[in-house]
Amino acid sequence: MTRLKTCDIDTIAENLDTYNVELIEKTGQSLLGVACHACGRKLSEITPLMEEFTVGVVPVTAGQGIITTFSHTVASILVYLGFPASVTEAMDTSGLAEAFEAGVRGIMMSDDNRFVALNLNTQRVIDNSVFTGRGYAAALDLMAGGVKGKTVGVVGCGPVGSAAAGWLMNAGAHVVLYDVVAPAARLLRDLLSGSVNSDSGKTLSRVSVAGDDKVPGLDQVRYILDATPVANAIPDTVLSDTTCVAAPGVPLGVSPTGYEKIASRLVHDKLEIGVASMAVAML
Ligand code: 2YC
Repeated sequence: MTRLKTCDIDTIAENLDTYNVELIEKTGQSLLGVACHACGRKLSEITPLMEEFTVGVVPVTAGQGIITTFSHTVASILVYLGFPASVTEAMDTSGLAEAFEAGVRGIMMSDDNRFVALNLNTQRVIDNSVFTGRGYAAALDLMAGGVKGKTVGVVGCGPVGSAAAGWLMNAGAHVVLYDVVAPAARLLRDLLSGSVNSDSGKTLSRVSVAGDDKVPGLDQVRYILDATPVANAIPDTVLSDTTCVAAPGVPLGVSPTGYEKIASRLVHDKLEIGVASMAVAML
């Protein structure tokens, strides 16, 4: 999991409107709309729920410690979406206690290993990796005008890529898994294939692994989700003038020249879609 740096996130809060417009242009949906799509919720249904759902964002000093602007940025995204959210005055245990005493409905906090949202009523733990993967899968689905029946490449079979692949498979896509560690892709394929409803006793597997026979190379795939922490994971050579890329991976897996080529069909951010998807998932 890539640890964010302050310089990655310290302009997010002031640019949320601009980013929202960019998402509408690319996906047809706002940041909240993408998050609802990721969670299978309707905007009209969640809007009244959001207004009542107070969230405490608790800074955590564990491990490598505070990332300056992290908690403020998370709270800003939540407020932008319509949640009553704020950062606790205190940190760690004291911050958690402060949030409980303030009667919040949800808490968001992160150490170096997990960034989670906690619904205090349902006791659900909502993981950033899972909901970032689903949020970007939803964004790709929207950019593609629906992935059902289409081939989608998922590069990187870690927690984010796995969640994205699961969402895309459930949306009816033919998912091709790519990972530098081939067994990781095979393991995920087996996990996902097992979950497809079997038909006449034979598992319908719409998930395949790059390199297996009759599986297209990435240059043959029009819709790509990059869930790797690698700067050049998506080489320029695979980008055509119709390629769409959803890239939760940090750093961005598309090069500056590649970015030039597909800018209007590339969705990438450092926190927004993940936080928005987590927030809707709390409701
Ligand atoms: O400021 C704080 O409360 C810090 N404890 C926050 C640490 C976040 C560490 N995680 C990351 O940088 C990111 C997550 C946002 C998702 C993956 N890595």
